[in-house]
Amino acid sequence: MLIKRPRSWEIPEAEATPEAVFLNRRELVAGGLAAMAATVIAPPVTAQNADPTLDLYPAKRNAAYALDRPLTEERFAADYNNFYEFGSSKSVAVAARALKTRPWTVKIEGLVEKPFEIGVDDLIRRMSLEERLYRLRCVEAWAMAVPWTGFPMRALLDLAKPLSSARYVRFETFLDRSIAPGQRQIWYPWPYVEGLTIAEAANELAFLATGIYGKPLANQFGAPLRVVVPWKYGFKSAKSIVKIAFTEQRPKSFWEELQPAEYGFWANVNPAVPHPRWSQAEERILGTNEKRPTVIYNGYGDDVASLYKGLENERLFV
Ligand SMILES: Nc1nc2c(c(=O)[nH]1)N[C@H]1C(S)=C(S)[C@@H](COP(=O)(O)O)O[C@H]1N2
Ligand SMILES: [Mo]
Repeated sequence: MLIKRPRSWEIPEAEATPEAVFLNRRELVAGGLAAMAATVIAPPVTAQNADPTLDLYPAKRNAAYALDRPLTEERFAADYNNFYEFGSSKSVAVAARALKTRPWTVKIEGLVEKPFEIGVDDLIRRMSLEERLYRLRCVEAWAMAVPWTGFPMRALLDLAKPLSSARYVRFETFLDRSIAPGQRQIWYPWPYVEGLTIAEAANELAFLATGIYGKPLANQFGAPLRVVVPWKYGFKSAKSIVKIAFTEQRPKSFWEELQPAEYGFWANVNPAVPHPRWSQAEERILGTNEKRPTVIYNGYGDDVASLYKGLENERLFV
């Protein structure tokens, strides 16, 4: 059970988009604007409506996670994505429909009491889904604020039962060159891999998302299961996970493998540490294009700064 306590980034609920407005939009869409919306954002409406976990949505919002800014409108978040498996442009929503998200199996392996596989619907139904409003800051300096649905990563750790020798958790995305054109580009180190320390994964902010905007994830968001770690640059939040492995060795992530001078393991948000090719001081908000100052740990420092005590000599912000 989460205990509500004030955080430095919390603001009056009034500043976030009121739930009534959010619900109204969804009712409007359900009420007949769906066809119009489809032409604008091309959502895989049929796939989402056929989702075997549809009855779990919308999940109850956890009020402990408030925003300091309005929510990004769904049409903007759903049409500006990074999902290199489906191309290096931001317009990957249509191409990502080729991903078949059922049946979908997640393997839990490595340093655990007993490795196992679990069907994603079985996994989702074992968890208690909740909605959290989180900011997301891409290393490219765009940002958004979205309502994720999912469960705390802590609950996955409880299910997986890592051994005390496990120091890291490694997330791996699907690999299927027949449906993902980006994976035919052999200069990339597929499959997409990301990792966290066990302490990071156990932090209460670390989340596994199964939905967004009160519905199951549309494919471009990383259906049916994706990582969400809001204090880190967006690339740490791996999409469409098929394997979760517990390791003693620090995993080498996709971008680190490709470009180690520019992307490291920790990748915590920090306005004072520029990317080698651009400043991180400001961020551009999707949809409005408003500029806002970037905040250390993306505003979540109260919850996560303590994770990095004693690690000051590491490249914590790259
Ligand atoms: N498998 C996979 N996961 C990924 C990526 C990717 O290309 N492939 N891009 C990352 C990057 S750079 C960002 S910013 C976020 C974007 O998430 P969104 O498209 O849902 O906004 O996904 C991350 N997860
Ligand atoms: Mo990103």
